[in-house]
Amino acid sequence: MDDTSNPPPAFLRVEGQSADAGLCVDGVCALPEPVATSAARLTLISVPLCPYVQRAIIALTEKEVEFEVIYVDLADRPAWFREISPLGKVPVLRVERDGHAPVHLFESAVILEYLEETVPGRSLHPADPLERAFHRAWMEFGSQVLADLWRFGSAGSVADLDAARQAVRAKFTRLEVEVTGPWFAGAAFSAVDAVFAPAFRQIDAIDLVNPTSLLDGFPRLVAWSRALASRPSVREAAPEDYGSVYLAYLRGAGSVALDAGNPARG
Ligand SMILES: N[C@@H](CCC(=O)N[C@@H](CS)C(=O)NCC(=O)O)C(=O)O
Repeated sequence: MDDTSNPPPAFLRVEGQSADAGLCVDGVCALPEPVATSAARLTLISVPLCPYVQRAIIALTEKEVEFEVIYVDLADRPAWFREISPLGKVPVLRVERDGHAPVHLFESAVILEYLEETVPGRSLHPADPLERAFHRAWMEFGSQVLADLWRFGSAGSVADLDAARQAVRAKFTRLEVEVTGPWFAGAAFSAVDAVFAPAFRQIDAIDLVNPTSLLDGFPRLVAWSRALASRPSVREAAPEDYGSVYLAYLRGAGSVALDAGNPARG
């Protein structure tokens, strides 16, 4: 079947550029040159505590793109949100371009890739396709770490807490040898950094009231998390009262991670 016979859907078409403007040499294809989104109005549908929202905000900030934020209450989802978020989750990026119907992108990794492909300027991915794919793999690893951290933070029993702690530390053991420093892959801040920064923020918040020991014995991860915590895009990606709101949320979820004397004290 000839793929070129079907034009891309209207919302994927870019004025003045063919849809497959990438360049291939010896089977290795470069991505098309980023297309400026200056004509697009970007709105991020968010929840303040969400680490997936934060990674999108970090990417938007690093790329110096103007965007608006709309907060939604996930406990009482408005009808408009249910319509634009097929999985019922945040973040959703609304992209409004002149002459086009708004498009709602869901899934944070997809949002990051869209920004990478459309916003000119500093890239958050390596140029080499293999390195880029490797970074995407570690972004997925970061999502799995977040899932383990959620189990840690919301554990309702010491046994659940200990199991989650072991899962996080097992992943951190693997991650420790991958990090070059000061950022994940050396001197260039990347999308992998944007993914892990919100995870370390969660650990920092719990550590303030009850040391988790999650980073004990991982000097590269400790240095990386400190560098991330001081990066302006990372600091600005969460509200100033993030720590207290996050801890209150965990308390409300019946977390034992905040209790003094739990095994997470190490
Ligand atoms: N894979 C999604 C995960 C997003 C996600 O889990 N968001 C949470 C808030 S942090 C959410 O919206 N949860 C609502 C639900 O699961 O119903 C992404 O990367 O965007």
